[in-house]
Amino acid sequence: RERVKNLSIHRPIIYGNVASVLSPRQREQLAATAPDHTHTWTVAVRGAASPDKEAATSMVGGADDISYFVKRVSFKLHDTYPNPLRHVEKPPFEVTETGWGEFEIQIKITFVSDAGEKPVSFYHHLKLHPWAAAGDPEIPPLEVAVKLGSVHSWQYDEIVFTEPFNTFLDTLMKN
Ligand code: SLL
Repeated sequence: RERVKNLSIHRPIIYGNVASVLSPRQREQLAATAPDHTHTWTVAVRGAASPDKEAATSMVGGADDISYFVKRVSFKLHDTYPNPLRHVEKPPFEVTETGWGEFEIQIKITFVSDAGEKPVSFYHHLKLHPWAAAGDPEIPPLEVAVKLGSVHSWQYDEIVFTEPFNTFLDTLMKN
């Protein structure tokens, strides 16, 4: 195999998290094991390509499916979590947990072996608390946060394959 010169291929992704305050029922279920947990959250990496009209909207095989070039996404959680390094080998590439605090999550994307590329790593700041307006407290009381609904924090990015191998280029172009 050889690299295709003077060519780079871009694949759009989004990464980030959604979080919400635990319901009274959820808090009750966690009372014995994690009484201090206040939030549930999901951190994820997803494809950001817009499906065309005819394409299926499903996570697998749709335009937003990234599993044809992503072998694994690893999420490194805060050390307060059991087994903080979480490997996800198939879509949806996400981890759902409960907790009480914000922290930096290290995200590592490992590409399919065909790609012949090193993994890429980056950080996402897990966001639990609502985006505060000027004058608002940085962390509102839970009763206030509940009313504000889910908190989202997402970044758009692109994976760039510079001079990809010819065999891998076929894979990229078929998807
Ligand atoms: C802080 N630097 O002090 C951060 C640390 C840690 C968050 C936040 C639960 C862990 C568990 C959890 O939310 N850890 O009980 O499994 O704000």
